Amino acid sequence: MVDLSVELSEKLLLKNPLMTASGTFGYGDEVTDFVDTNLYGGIVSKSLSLNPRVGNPPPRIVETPGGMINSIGLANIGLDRFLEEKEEYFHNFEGQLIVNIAGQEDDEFYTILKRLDRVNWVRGFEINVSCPNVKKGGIQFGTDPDFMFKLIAPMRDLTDKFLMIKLSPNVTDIAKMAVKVQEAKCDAVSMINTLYGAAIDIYTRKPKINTVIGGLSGPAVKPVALANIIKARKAIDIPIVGIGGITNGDDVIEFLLAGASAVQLGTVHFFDPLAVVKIHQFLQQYLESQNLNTIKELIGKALI
Ligand code: RRO
Repeated sequence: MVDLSVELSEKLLLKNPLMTASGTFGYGDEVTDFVDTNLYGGIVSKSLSLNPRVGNPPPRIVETPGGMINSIGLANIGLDRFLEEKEEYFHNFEGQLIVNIAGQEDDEFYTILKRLDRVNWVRGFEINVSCPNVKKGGIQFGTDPDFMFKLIAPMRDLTDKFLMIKLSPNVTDIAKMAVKVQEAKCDAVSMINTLYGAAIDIYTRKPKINTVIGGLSGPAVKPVALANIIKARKAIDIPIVGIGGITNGDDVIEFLLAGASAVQLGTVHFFDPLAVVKIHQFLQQYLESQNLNTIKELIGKALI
């Protein structure tokens, strides 16, 4: 048997490198009728704010060539309902739960972090400083290195759990942002959140998304994600979790070779919700066919 496990920190071992990307898989419990969610090494849940949010008005998702644009606007059930309704599912989940946290100001992040730090079925956090679709509490935290550092630096004192920051590609130099994450003593970075995108209907002559501009994801962004990971990999030592247009096992291997220690599947869930089954099988077959015993040994191999 080959070993698919990867370590994102001493505190967080994943049985395989496959995670769900926040916002593309709900809270995991909605899909258990048709997919075995225990195939994932980890679930990253939809961004959680202190209070529930209805999000942006529709239309808020549109398909584009090789991808999609979303402008969900951080719709979520809020912290109280999350704690009440999701405990049973995550108690039985065999992978690791990483909760993605969003906030409109610093204190909202810190309040959620402190409350979830006491919850034993929450194994770590992904801090969202990169949502392109809200006026307050999204990407404004994640484009200026010093501004982001001011938000994230106090977090290390609030939790010993795994702490990862999700970065935006909508910046001049993602490596500078990644360095700040390392300086703040966080455990890892995840990248990339969505790229700004827009689409217009030529017959109604109106934007296809209510907020006009949204976040582009899917296979179209994969090379952008890989380039950003490679830039960051050269600048930091902490693990990178790769996100951006992964649809199959080949893509996963490519991200690992580029320096990611684990990956998140996102937009693929909308057109192939069983992708994880095929990818999981492919990873085992690939290692066997390459005479490798562990998947870890592929990490960063393309950059040596
Ligand atoms: O909810 C959203 O509109 C959203 C979020 Br929080 C995010 O981080 N990235 C994205 O593309 N959409």
